Amino acid sequence: MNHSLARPTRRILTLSLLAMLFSTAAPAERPNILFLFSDDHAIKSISAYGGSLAAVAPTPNIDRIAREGAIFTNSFCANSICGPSRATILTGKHSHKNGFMRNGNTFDPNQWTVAKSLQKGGYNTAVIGKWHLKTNPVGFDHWEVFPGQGSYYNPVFIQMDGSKQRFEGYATDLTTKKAINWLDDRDKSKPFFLMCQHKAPHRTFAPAIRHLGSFDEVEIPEPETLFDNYYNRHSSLASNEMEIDRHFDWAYDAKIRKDERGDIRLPKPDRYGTPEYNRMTAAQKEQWDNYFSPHNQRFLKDYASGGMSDEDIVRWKYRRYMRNYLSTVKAVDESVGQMLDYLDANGLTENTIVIYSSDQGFFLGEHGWYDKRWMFEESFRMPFLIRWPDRVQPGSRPAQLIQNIDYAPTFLHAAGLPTPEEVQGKSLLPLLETGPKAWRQSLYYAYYELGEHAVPQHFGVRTDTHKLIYFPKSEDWNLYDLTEDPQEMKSVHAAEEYQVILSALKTEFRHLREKYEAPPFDSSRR
Ligand code: SGN
Ligand code: CA
Repeated sequence: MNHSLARPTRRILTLSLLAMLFSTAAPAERPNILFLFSDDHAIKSISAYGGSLAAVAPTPNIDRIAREGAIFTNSFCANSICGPSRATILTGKHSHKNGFMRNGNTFDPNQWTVAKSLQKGGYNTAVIGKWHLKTNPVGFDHWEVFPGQGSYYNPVFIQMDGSKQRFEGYATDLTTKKAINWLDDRDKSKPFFLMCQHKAPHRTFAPAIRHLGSFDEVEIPEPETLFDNYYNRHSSLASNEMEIDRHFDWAYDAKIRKDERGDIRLPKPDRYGTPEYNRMTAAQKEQWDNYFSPHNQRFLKDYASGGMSDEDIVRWKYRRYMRNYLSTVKAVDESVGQMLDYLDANGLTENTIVIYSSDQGFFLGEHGWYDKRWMFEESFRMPFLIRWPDRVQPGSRPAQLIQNIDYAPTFLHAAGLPTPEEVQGKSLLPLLETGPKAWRQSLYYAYYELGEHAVPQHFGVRTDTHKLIYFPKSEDWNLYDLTEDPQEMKSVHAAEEYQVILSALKTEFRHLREKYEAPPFDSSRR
């Protein structure tokens, strides 16, 4: 959208552009769009992004997209939680505009979505895998999605007739297979838009059986902030319920079942059972136990001997967490490889836009945490890689501040379809062309969820160099200098030398809230 043009002029331009497109471009010439998406995939565990895990846990297939296309190095979400991120992607709007502000809301299927526009505009559309928006998908010629969060082992998929069918196998593999089957069977007279959306690497970080033990031989580096004391920042950091130390569940997350422990009693937390294990077939359970049992017995023995310090226990849990998380990523990376191979084998590579992204980031032990929700870098960042052989210079690394509100307008722009006025994001395609371009200098963030993991509502603005966070309940501000303090260990909101920037960012925050028409804060909520 060109904001310097007056509305009527814009409308005339859009209409004439549309007329040109429909008179000249045959639908088949428009690019296919393959949207490969995962759940909770932190950029640190994608080797193309570099970082401390790149050497120990490479993702060669996701990296191929970066090598043959572009990797956005400053890509962020609007609200770091699952359903809201997905709703934002479909609508190109911040959560307060699409109505899906927290998990547990119900997506209004009557509103405009990019899938509806693509379908109406001549695309064959499908979504397979995780959906998590409560109402059934609309705007898709074909869909087959998990109920709610979905399961890793032998998962259920909701069918288009509303029935639920359970399939034997691993969720990531089944999602891939179903996506490939749909590509085989699709209406080949039309371009396609396929959203292939994995459950992995979401909690409970359950790997494919073939990947158990994949990272046992490597030394997984620990984040410098694993033992964060939460000083010098908002008091709510210390009351989060997402610490590896105090909240990572022994059976559910660390995978030491109660029936494996004999007389040994583990400290809290030990609230949940092992629902994923319970879903397995006897043969799958046997392979699982063959792998985990000896490791678990060794740990239990060390623990019972009294020789492990509190820090040793956190370190053990961190390694257990990372080995499983990275193993689930391994299957996602294999899936990406299979999808890219499919395009190659079917002559589709040249005319297909491939995107890899994930609904938000995740803490991989930074600040001692797992989970997401925060506007801090690890969970705020989303991976965004895009390949379009015709249009994207291989190996590009755009550094502009992009957000998931931008995906819908990007798809529409690529498809030659108009973007409705109400969409808040902007097409990313100009960023993939050479030469100077005007782009936003700041991002707006809003987190509304209450309850699980005890992260308070917070809102903020991020520029290239600073981040301002507002906590409406306590009316507190935090300010982070991202150049001086990239790990966000100290809020400088009270420091004298930061008062000028603090006030400039408060103005920018107000400006963004006006621009995006954000509702007033509800400070009665946590
Ligand atoms: C589940 C998880 C949480 C996670 C939320 C949100 N608990 O509720 O740990 O934060 O999902 O994740 S679990 O017991 O079900 O694993 S999201 O990706 O769907 O937003
Ligand atoms: Ca998620």
